[in-house]
Amino acid sequence: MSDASPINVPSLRAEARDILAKLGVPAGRFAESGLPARSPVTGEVLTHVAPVDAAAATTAIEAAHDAFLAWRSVPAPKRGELVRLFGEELRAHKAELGRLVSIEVGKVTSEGLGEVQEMIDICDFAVGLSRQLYGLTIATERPDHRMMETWHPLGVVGIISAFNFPVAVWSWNAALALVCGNAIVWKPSEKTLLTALATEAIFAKALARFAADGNAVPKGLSAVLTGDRAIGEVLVDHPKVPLVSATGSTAMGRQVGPKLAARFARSILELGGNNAAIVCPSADLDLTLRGVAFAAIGTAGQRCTTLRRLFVHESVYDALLPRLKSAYGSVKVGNPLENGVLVGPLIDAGAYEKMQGALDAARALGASVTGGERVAAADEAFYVRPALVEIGRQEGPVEQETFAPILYVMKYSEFEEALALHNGVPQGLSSSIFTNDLREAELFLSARGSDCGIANVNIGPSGAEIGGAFGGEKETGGGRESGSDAWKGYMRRATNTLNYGRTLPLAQGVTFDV
Ligand code: UN1
Repeated sequence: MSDASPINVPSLRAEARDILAKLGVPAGRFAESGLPARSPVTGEVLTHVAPVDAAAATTAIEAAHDAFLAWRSVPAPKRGELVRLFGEELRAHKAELGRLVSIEVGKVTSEGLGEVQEMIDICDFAVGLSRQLYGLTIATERPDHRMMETWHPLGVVGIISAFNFPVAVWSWNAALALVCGNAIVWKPSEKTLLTALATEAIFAKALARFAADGNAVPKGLSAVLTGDRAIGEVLVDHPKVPLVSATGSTAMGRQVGPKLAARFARSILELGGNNAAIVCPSADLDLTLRGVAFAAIGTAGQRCTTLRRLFVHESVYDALLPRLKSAYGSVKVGNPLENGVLVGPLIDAGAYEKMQGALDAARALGASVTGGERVAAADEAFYVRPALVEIGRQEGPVEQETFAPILYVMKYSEFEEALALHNGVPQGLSSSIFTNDLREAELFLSARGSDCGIANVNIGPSGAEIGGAFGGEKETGGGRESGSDAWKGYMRRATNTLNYGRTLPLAQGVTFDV
């Protein structure tokens, strides 16, 4: 541990409790012997949350199913009105919720607030969508017939979310699921129960306003299950949950995906990423430096979309690397609630140990590591300097997602070789190319280019806006959430054929005269 700049943060317990009280989280949600809610900023336990047991989880799922039976008949634009009110409540409580995200996850202030902005954005998107759940009219081969496609609500949507975007990712799913006519049951990460309860309280304000405007609110429309993995399993196994959208590690997806498939339920999986960028000879290096630094160091490397691998062309390697190293050396690591700090803590000791394990493995392969050391703070708070790892080959830890600020840098000479390495890992979430060469940029975006769900030019791989579909291929799980037509994943499609004639012509020229 280096004592160069010790990080001393005063207790955040009183402030966290104040925010929870102010937002109206019911006292019954807390219990002295319950699940500990910690802050990675100080390492302290902020409070304890009452756990939900399997029986209560089942009751909540069944209530959500009953709520769905009523909610599906509410006109979609009216459902959108509830989400509009939720967006208003989020605007009104952005400061408190953003602050709580920073306290509970350790995000710097602007990223804590940005997370709530992402929630507001998806609410706006979903409100518009509530008047656009379009189906098709399809040409039919039969005279006096009409064929069309309609989209119907699906049922109870289970949402399993990760600690790193503790509320935004829930809102991507919740806002769409609600306008699509579904009920929602949420199993948040055990590491971020307080932001989940705060979000539930803010949603309750929207529900109260919706009811006060004279709308019927089905009881149980939205539930939060505070519990461990066993509670997540109740959600995954329940026959009245036709869809589970799960965000987290590939290991989690390997558990959840097959269980859902076995009962023919749907899944939307957003799992591990091992995102890369290629820096080409023509790259604008000033822009590249900023893009790489934000994507690799931001959020202390704890985004699914964090930049983890960098392929730099040999002609610009010596121009870029010293600048990058100096950015790594000077970036301020510390109390994320303080102005000017860009890197907050890792979520917990486990994350720190995994980071050190990956760095040790890289060193054993001959890599040269700059940074990565722990910065002195309270025993239970884990602050690290971001690590820049120059490594000769893509192997070992480079092929895995380590949820920490480690950037593996590799030199390349041929574009095709860099592209092959770029795609040569099991994950496929997000990707970038920095180039001013049209051919390289277009090739990267083409069918022969990046194999990821997100591919960017002259922008880092992280920090996507909600309008696009979010998700990735291969071990990332294949699911898409948020924008574009991701809403279709939350509805069931029906093909309808209607005969307005007086005869019954059969398709394919089949005759059947009785
Ligand atoms: C995640 O890390 O799970 O694109 C989501 C981004 C954010 C969302 C990340 N909008 O980095």
